[in-house]
Amino acid sequence: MPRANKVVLFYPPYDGPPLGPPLSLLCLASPLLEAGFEVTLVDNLLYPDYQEAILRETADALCLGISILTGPHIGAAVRLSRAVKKLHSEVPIIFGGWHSSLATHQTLSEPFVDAVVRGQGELTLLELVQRIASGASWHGVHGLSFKDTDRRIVHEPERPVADVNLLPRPAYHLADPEIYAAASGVRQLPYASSVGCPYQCNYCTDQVFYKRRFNAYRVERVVEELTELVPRYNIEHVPLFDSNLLVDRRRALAIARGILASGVKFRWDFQTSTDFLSLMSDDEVRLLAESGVHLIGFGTESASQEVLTLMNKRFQHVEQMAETARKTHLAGIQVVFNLILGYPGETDAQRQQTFRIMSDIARQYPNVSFSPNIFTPYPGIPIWPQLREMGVREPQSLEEWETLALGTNVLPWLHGDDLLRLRRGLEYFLLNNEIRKAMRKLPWERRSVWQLLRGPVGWRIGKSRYSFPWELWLSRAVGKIVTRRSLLTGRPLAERTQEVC
Ligand code: B12
Ligand code: SF4
Repeated sequence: MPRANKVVLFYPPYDGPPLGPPLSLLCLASPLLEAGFEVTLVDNLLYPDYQEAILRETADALCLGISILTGPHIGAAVRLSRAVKKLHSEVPIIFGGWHSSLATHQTLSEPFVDAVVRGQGELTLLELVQRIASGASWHGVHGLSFKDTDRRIVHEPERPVADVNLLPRPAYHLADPEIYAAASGVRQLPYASSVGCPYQCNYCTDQVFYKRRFNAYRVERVVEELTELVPRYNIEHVPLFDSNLLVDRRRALAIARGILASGVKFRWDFQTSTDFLSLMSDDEVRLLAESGVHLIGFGTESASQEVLTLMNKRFQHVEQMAETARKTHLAGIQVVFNLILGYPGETDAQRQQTFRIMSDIARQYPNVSFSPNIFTPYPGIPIWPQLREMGVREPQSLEEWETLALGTNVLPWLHGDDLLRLRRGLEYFLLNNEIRKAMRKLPWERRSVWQLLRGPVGWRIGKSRYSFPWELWLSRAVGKIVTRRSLLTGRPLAERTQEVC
């Protein structure tokens, strides 16, 4: 028999280093707890045998909520939902998060999904859980798609995005920080001081989710929460999950001043766009660094202005990227530049231009690292009509989206020799950057391999010549690994470019 007030929330395992507890679920849990519901949070770190834990916990639950992003999350979510339905068919399964919000009908078409909460989830989930608890109809819950008693799919109207200041603090106490610290080696507290970004890049779904509205906590709230949570959980590092923190530069600087004034010390990092950072003065960027900012991730994507235009990133210019690198270098902040290669319409010459210009920026400013990806079309991105015309096959079921891990996708305009050339160019580009870093870091007696490779690799990038890649063979043979870095953490993502692209 369901205990009348328990909700189980599940965050499936994902690829890559753990970033701390799943912030989405901590946010969803707070309004439920305030309304008197009990919440059990499950992920693979809190419960290594998470499947067994879910089956046990759902036995007396009102419902099970599952968060999914496109990609590897989906497999675990599907397997678990099937198992729960077999054992506890009466427990409603509710999907939420980016993937199910962007591919709602398809997700809900699966027999094991009873409802999808679209977009920002706090208020919609609370209303739904209240209805489940009281046995009321699900009709009329804005932001909800669900199957009615005849298993027909119903899409209720959209729920306007709520002002984040009206939402309670994420329920950090539900996730034991020791467990995440042990898994990641760092005491981290994920935090989102805002949601939404005003831009409309053609490959990004932020605009679909948050309607281009920068929706931010007040400065006082951010400073108060961070400076209270950090000492309470003995936190070293706060990754900010905001889409584009510097949309409001004055606010970001006020947060930095507030942190400094509090005397509470921790490292923090965030993502933003180079147009905003480059507008800040050197002193303002230094202020960010003094308050603890040690890394910033930028969606630079390409150094070709034509490709940036194709991406609808007219707001961003190559000079701003260099200026951003200069200012952050001066302030002692590490930066990761994301790159998207193989974007529809990008020519080989434009790609080579990106490798050359980015290599040049990194040569001048050693604080720059890169996170290059081959273009991956996620659900709901604005250019799907164009992609379909170009022959991209859209996954036809929830499970098919699982295999859309970065780079394993097949792009009709990028295969055979073109793909090989892209991969080689990319590997040389990363190797070139690794060599530069090693030459700066290592004592002279340990630089020999790098010294040998430096000239030829630099020449290849300059001339875009990648045949007979003996430098790559040599660097692999001696175990000099080419790494790609996380935009969120700056830490290496994978050992070999081929495995991630
Ligand atoms: C942090 C982050 C991650 C972390 C999350 C870990 C953690 N500990 O929280 C990790 C490392 C897992 C991650 C990985 C990836 N990510 Co990511 N990530 C983000 C980021 C920066 C913040 C997410 C976040 O926590 N936001 C704050 C919380 C409060 O918001 P939220 O997660 O959206 O949750 C709300 C709603 O979605 C909803 N909701 C969420 N789950 C549920 C569940 C239920 C039951 C309900 C009812 C509602 C609900 O309610 C929540 C509260 O309002 C976003 C960008 C952004 N600004 O949001 C990208 C983003 C979500 N990621 C994205 C992508 C592309 C990826 C990767 C595919 C990229 C990659 N390099 O491989 C991988 C996929 C991982 C996988 N499938 O294995 C895309 C989403 C694309 C998509 N279609 O899913 C985003 C939007 C970035 C972008 N602009 O393109 N990511
Ligand atoms: S600037 Fe970043 S978050 Fe904003 S729309 Fe472009 S890719 Fe998305």
